[in-house]
Parts: sequence; structure tokens; C-alpha cells
Amino acid sequence: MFEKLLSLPVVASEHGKDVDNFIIYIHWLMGALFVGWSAYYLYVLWRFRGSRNKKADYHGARTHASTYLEVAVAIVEVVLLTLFAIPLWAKVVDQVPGQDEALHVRVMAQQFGWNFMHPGADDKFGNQEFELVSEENKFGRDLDDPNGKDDIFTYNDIHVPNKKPVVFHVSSLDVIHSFKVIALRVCQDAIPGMSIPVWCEPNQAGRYQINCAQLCGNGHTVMTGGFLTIDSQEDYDSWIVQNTPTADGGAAAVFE
Ligand SMILES: [Cu+2]
Repeated sequence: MFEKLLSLPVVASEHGKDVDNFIIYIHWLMGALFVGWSAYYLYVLWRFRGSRNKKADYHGARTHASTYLEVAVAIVEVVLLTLFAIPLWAKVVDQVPGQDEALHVRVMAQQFGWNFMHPGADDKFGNQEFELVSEENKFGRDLDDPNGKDDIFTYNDIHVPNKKPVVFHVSSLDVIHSFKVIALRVCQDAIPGMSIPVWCEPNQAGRYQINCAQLCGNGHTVMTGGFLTIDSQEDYDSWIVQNTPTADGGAAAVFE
């Protein structure tokens, strides 16, 4: 019900509900503050109106009510922080699944789009070297590494399986961008020279828009052209087959 009231967008990840609930709790607090402050403001307008108070009174408040209220608001904020925000952060941000527990995908943002590196059928990335990074080789892939032969490279299009954790290793080729998939309730800054993991467990198949959440240049809005598709296992398997590079570099050539 409150999701509707706040027009929260569709959720497609396991932890998304927790994020939404937290947003709702904060709105409850903000609602209470809004009503309380508004009522107090109206009361003060009436209580200290000019016709009743011809002369200014320098004493100010004579009770401690405002202090108690301040303390009560602070306690609610501490509860939101310690019982909800910090445990939620620990659960959905800090505990990144390991190599065997999740699909790992590399994301390289650039002005103005999203490059993806998928480990392919063997679930192993090929070697990458900083020295090899170029306009054609955005991930600095080592073309001689056998683990990298089946790696899939795409632009503005990535597929992940439903109901399996996925870790996005987010980086940038030029300026600071931010990888944001609203449906997944995932957002991570993309910083040149760093690879920062962000993860979730998708739970609803569909095609979802990717946004850049940092103003990154003239074409910033064009970065909404990226899409993430959550596939059923069957669709995902066929996506892998269709996009795995052939020995002559067929599929890879299309996407690089
Ligand atoms: Cu951007």
C-alpha cells in the first residue's frame, strides 16, 4: 500500500524489498515531523498573535517540552540507523558472494554507455592488463589467455540469470559514472582505476533500464540506453550460446 503511495518502482531483486521498507520507515518519520512542525507553527502563529502580545517577551520557552521532543526524534533516528540502516548495509553491500556463489560480471562505464565483460560458459575471466587497455580493448584483455577465449563482451546490453546472485565489478574508462539499476535497488559509483563490487539476487525476469547516477558530461542522459535483462535459466543459456565468440572472433567482433 505504501509502495503505491510513494510510487516506488518495480522491484526485481531479493534485497529490494528491504530497501523499500527502509524508505517507507523514513517517510513515516518525515511525515510525523511534518505534521508536528506544521501544528506547532500554526499554534505559534495563533498564540503569539499581535493583538494579544503588544510587547515582546524576552523570557522564551518556560518548559522543557521541546527538549524532550528533540530527544525523542533523535532516539527514532538512532533506531533507524542502528537497527535498520547499518544491518541492511552489512547484508546487501558488505557481504559480497565469492567466485563460486555468484555470477561475476565486469562493468566498464564510459562516456556515454556501458561496456560489459561476461566470463562466458566456463565462468572464468581471461587475464586483464592495464597496459593492454585501448579504444578497441576496453577491458585490457589478454587475447592469448585460454580462459578468456569464451568471454563475452557487450555494449549497453547484459543478461543475467534469474534467482542467482550476481556481482557487478564496476569501473570506468574516463570520468566518474554511477551504475544504477533502479529495479534491482543497486547503485555504485564507477571510478577510473578502481573495480568496486556491488551485488544482488535478481528475482523477477524482465528487461530493466540502466541509469548513470552521476552527471558525467554532455551525453549523460544517453546512458539510459543500457539495459539489463533478467532471463529464465533457459533463455540465459541460449544467450550465452548465441554470444560466445567463435574461433574466428565472430561474435566478439560484433560487440567490441
Ligand atoms: Cu555516466
